Parts: sequence; C-alpha cells; structure tokens
Amino acid sequence: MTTEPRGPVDSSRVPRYAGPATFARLPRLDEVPRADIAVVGVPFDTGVSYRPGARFAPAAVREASRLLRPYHPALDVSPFAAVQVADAGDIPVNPFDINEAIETVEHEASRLQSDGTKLVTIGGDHTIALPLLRAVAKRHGPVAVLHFDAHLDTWDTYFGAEYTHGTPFRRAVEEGIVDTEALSHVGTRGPLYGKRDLEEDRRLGFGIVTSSDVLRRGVDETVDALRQRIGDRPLYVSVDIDVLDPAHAPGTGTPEAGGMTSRELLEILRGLAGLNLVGGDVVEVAPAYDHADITSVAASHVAYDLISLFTLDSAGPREEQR
Ligand SMILES: [Mn+2]
Repeated sequence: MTTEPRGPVDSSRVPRYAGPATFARLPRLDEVPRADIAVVGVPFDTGVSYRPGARFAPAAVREASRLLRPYHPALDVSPFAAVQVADAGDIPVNPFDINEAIETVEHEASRLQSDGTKLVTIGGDHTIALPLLRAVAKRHGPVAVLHFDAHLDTWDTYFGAEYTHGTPFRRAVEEGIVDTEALSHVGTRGPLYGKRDLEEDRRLGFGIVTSSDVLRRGVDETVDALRQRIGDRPLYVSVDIDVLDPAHAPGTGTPEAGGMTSRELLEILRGLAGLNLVGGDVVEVAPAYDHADITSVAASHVAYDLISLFTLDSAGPREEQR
C-alpha cells in the first residue's frame, strides 16, 4: 500500500508568510520516508568572476517560493500531490576551498540521488553545475545538457583557475560526462573576448540558440529544435538566471542587456514536457543586487517548473494525474 505524499503546509490554516521557509513550504527531507524529488540548496559563490553574493540565493529563493500554489495549470499537474517532493536543506560547502566544495557537492548530490530521488538544485554560482553533472552521469551515463545562460560558460581558465563559474561546461566535456551530440546553450548574448570563443564552443559540441534567435523564431520553433536535438537522451537542465534580461533578473552576478523575459523562459521549459529529465538547477541569483525579490521570484518559478516536469516524467502521462 502506498501512502499519500506529504504536501506543503496548508495555506488555508497557516498564512503563506508565516513559519520557517522550506521551498514552497514543503516538508523537510528528514520529515518524510523518502522523496521522489528533492530541492537542495548550495550556498556557494567562491567561483564568481564579478559580483559575489549567490551564496545567499538558496535562502532568498525559498523565501520567494512561499506563494507557489500546488496546481500547475499550464502543465496540468499537481506535483506535490502526485509525488513526494521535499526540501533537502543546504549542502554545507567550504567557502575557502573551491576544490573541496566541488567534491562536497558531488558527494552529497550523489548521496541524495542514491535511491532514485531527482534533484532540483538552487545555487550557488554556476561552478556547481560540474559536480552536479558528475553526480547524474554516475547514474545515467553522459547526459544531454540544456544550458540557459547569457554566457557560454565554456571558457578554459580565469587567472589560471580551471574551476570557476565560467568554465563548468568545458570541464564537463573534457571529463566525458555529457553527451556531445546533444549540448545546447539557450539565451546566449553579450560581448565575448573574441570570435574564437564561439569556435571553441562549437568544437566542444555545443549548439547555440541566442537570445535574438528566441525573439525571431519564437518559443514554439525554439522548443521544436531543442526537442529534436535532445531526443530521448537523459537530460540535465541548467538555468543561469542571467539568461533573463536584467529587467527580469537584476539580482545576478554578471548581468547582460537584451535577455529573455521570464515568460519566454518558462514557456520554453514547459515545452520540454515528456523528455527524460534527470536533473536540473537554477543558479546565479545574487539577492543583494535584487529589487523587490524580482530575481528570486523568477528563480522560484523556474524550480517549480522543473519539479513539475519531473513529476510528469515520474507519474506518467498527464491523463493519469489527478
Ligand atoms: Mn552561467
């Protein structure tokens, strides 16, 4: 006999703004027997090249997630009723030793996924995508990557450092943990160091849908192209919140003008329904630069949509959901 999932705190009894902030007011992981999906924070920003502050994002995004309601109309799913979703708290990482921090994230993410739990990770800066990809690749082999970001994040080194928030996807290709037939950046824009950045990125296997492409082709054509590239491969979705225009995400470390709207981002994510999602993250929220929680609210909705996509995958087709 299966027990009903334990859902969020009942907002008809306890106001949404009251009580401790777990993601979407869900139970903590230690309050449930096991979880199908867990939200975990990585308060870490030792890998940033410009504005620091993403270490405060997990707390800010949890606060901003208080208003998330249980039914997702666009995907026709009630994720917290269909499967057990829980908040796994934060992975405590060393702020002074980036190598140790990367190892801790890989180890803890592997441990959390060991009984089949799928993770939605709230960063943290983008450095953490590397150990998160290592952890999913251990279970699923090399994964397709859908990388939403203003930037390529396939640079080689900064100041001689290999592990930074601008280098995780090059390291992932070098380590053979991603499927080089199915790597895509979406939302890329802004000045680069040179044309060679694009040539090297292509050589690593990435396809690019720029921010302008999304505008010109629209959401549906963008989704079609991405789905074709991904196919039925295991897919990891990494969302750098700076993929959004600074108007939609001012609170981030390396803002670039000319970005997507939060509406476009969420629509593209919803277009991924039915794909074989194995993990996802939303990174680079820097709350100290935010205004009125604009960025944290956007990030909380990205996490909610990732959870909903996982739920569709875990609980079967939409018709079977209540
Ligand atoms: Mn990034």
